[in-house]
Amino acid sequence: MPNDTLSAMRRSIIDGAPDTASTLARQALSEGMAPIEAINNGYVAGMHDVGEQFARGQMFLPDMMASAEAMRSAMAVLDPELRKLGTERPMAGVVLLGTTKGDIHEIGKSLVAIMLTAAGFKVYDLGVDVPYDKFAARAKEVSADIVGMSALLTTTMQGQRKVIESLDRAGLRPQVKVLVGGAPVTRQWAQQIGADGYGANAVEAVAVAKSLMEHRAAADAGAPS
Ligand code: B12
Repeated sequence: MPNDTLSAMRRSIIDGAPDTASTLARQALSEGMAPIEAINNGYVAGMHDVGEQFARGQMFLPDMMASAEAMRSAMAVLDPELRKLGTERPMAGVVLLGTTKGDIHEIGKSLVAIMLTAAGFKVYDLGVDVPYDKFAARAKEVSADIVGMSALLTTTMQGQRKVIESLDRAGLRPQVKVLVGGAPVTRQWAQQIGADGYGANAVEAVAVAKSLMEHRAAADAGAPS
């Protein structure tokens, strides 16, 4: 029963059990479960529970680290499957992605990177704790169409605004679209800081990135030469 498998996946994250998490992932794939179904309704659901228990003081930092390890172990199995989905597509655009300065949360950002790659985007992943000005410097080097920023802390969310200001200063804002996300980030926040798009999860991130590319193509076609 898929629901049993999904709850076992969720449990493996809460328990911080990497071996169980990867075994369940392999089992689910062999039974035909879509990798994104396992991620969203199994493992990420577990991460939400962990976050809530941490906020209530029922879980501590080492527990959260063990959960992250279990998530990584499941992703090591699912990632190649997700990537296969997009291997034969033409390049959809260039995305530069990173978690803002002061923030070392990487799981959500990496998931977004995997899904964008699977959807045909060329993704440059700057990793975590990325200095504000590095986004603009790299965006120029790789001719990024989109800069994507992840922030998991209410403090590091502020960094997203600083990166936009830095892109502005570098004169890159007209051609580079900005996409933001992360657990505390909202659509309203995205509007407030002048981002072009917001995605609540990795699936939405792909949809919004595609629509930003379409808008750009339409604007380019309509622009006087
Ligand atoms: C795992 C975890 C950790 C791990 C991270 C390990 C790693 N390698 O990434 C460790 C243990 C290191 C950690 C540390 C800390 N953490 Co922590 N952590 C979490 C936890 C439980 C899960 C995060 C996660 O991986 N979720 C699963 C992924 C798949 O989801 P996601 O990150 O939200 O990403 C999805 C979307 O947000 C979106 N998305 C993400 N990025 C982007 C980018 C773009 C462009 C787009 C479009 C979309 C998008 O798509 C993703 C996929 O669907 C959260 C709880 C929570 N509910 O978020 C707390 C949480 C984020 N942590 C928290 C805290 C407080 C901390 C610490 C300060 C704890 C401490 N006392 O030291 C430190 C900070 C370290 C630092 N400087 O960054 C708080 C933040 C509170 C706040 N509002 O600021 C949370 C909310 C827990 C809580 N409820 O209190 N943490």
